[in-house]
Amino acid sequence: MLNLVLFGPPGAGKGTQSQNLIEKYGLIHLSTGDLLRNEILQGTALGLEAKKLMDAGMLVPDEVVIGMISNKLDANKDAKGFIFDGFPRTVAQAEALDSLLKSKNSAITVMIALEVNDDELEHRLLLRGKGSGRADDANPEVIRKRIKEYNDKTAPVAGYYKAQNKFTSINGIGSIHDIFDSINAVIAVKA
Ligand code: B4P
Repeated sequence: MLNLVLFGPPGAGKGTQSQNLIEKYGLIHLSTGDLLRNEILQGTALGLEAKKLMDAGMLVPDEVVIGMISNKLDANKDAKGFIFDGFPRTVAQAEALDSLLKSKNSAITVMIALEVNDDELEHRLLLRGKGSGRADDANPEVIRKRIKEYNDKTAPVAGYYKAQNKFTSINGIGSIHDIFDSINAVIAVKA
């Protein structure tokens, strides 16, 4: 199986690049952000709870997202592989993902981190916020809170994969096409 973790701060382009990767490699896309937004749309209890945290730029609890990913892995037993987009976001989530995959005789192939500076992130997210209706993209203070959550809780996840020799980082600034080429070059070496 080809199991990719797309990593990077909010607005780094994880969701954007996932769309290209799904087509090229026929992988199942698992975005915890999309799964949570779907729960909000359906008006579930989980969605209502998650919305408060997401609108404030905070992470939702580990057990919530781990449970969602576990269900999706079970529902896609014959998949050629997965793109994990926006997950894992904490070391506890990374550990849980490793054991879920191990129980299915699988493992993460590689983590690919998109490097983008804070000014560019803020610019991209505010731009998306003008059209997306996403409350977490509309407010500069919330965007800065999301970047802080990333630096405090998510950045250490890179070390977790470095220790397994599975971490690669690429420049996430430039055209979407050129960044996609860089990702493909990593996959060609690691897969
Ligand atoms: P996510 O939905 O994961 O969203 P994201 O970090 O904002 O975005 P992404 O990096 O995918 O950006 P995109 O490609 O869209 O998370 C939202 C919230 O959900 C979190 O804050 C948290 O509350 C919660 N959550 C999700 N997963 C969780 C977890 N595992 N644990 C706990 N909580 C969790 O790109 C952004 C913009 O940039 C787009 O407008 C795009 O068009 C543009 N763009 C992309 N590439 C570009 C390029 N090369 N040049 C210029 N613009 C570009």
